[in-house]
Amino acid sequence: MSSHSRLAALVSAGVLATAVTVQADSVTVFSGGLLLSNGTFFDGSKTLNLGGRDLIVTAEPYNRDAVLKWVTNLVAKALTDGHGIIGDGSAQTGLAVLLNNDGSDNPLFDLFDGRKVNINTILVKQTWNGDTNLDGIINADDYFSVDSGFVSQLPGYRNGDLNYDGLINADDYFLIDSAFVGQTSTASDGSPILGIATDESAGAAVPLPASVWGGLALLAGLAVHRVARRD
Ligand SMILES: [Ca+2]
Ligand SMILES: [Ca+2]
Repeated sequence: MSSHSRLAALVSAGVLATAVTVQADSVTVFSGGLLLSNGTFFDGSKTLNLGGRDLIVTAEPYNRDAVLKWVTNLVAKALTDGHGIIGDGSAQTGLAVLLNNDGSDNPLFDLFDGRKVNINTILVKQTWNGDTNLDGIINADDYFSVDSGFVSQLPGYRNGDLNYDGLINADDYFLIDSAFVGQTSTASDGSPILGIATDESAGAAVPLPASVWGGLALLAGLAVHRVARRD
C-alpha cells in the first residue's frame, strides 16, 4: 500500500482528526519527546501536525544522529499508523527530513528559511515529495539523488527513501513522479518552527515503526538492520 493510500485510510478512519497542531514558534527536543512552548509534551503516541511549516532542530555533534533518527522515525510512523509528525500537505507533498550535512561535514545550507544553520542541524521541510535537496522543486538533481540511492540502496530521504520504509523502490519513484507532474510552484520558505535538542536527547528513544510496516516481516527486518547500521 502506498503512503498516500495509508494516509487516506487514516484520514477516513479519523485517526488524523485528533492531531495536535503546533501552535508555537519554538519547541524543545527531550529524550524521547518534544516539549511545545505551551507545555504540551509529545512522545510520539499521538499525532503532531506541523501545520505546513518547516521544523529546524538545532543539535550538536554528539546528539545529531539520535535526533535525526528520532524525527525521521516519527515522520515514518505517521505514514503508517497516523501517530507521529505530519504536515498538512496535499497528496503530492510531505515532510522531507535530512541532516544539513553532505556527509563530509559540509553544510547543504548556510541559511534555511532565513535562519542560520550548520552541519548539525536537522531540517524538516514541507515540500514536494522527492525534493531531496530541499530547494522546493523536483528536477533532474532530485532524480539523480534517487537514482543513485536506488542503485546503492543508500539510506534516508536525501537518497530517495521518500516514504521512509528503509528501501528505495517503485513506491518512492511513484511519489517523485507524481510530484514532478503535479508540482505547481516552488514550495515556499516559511516561518519555521525552531527546535532545540537538549542534552537528554543524546539518548533519544527511537520509536521504530517496524511493527506497523504492514506486517511485512522481511521488509521490517531489513529496515531495522539499516537503522542499526547507521549507529
Ligand atoms: Ca529539489
Ligand atoms: Ca522507500
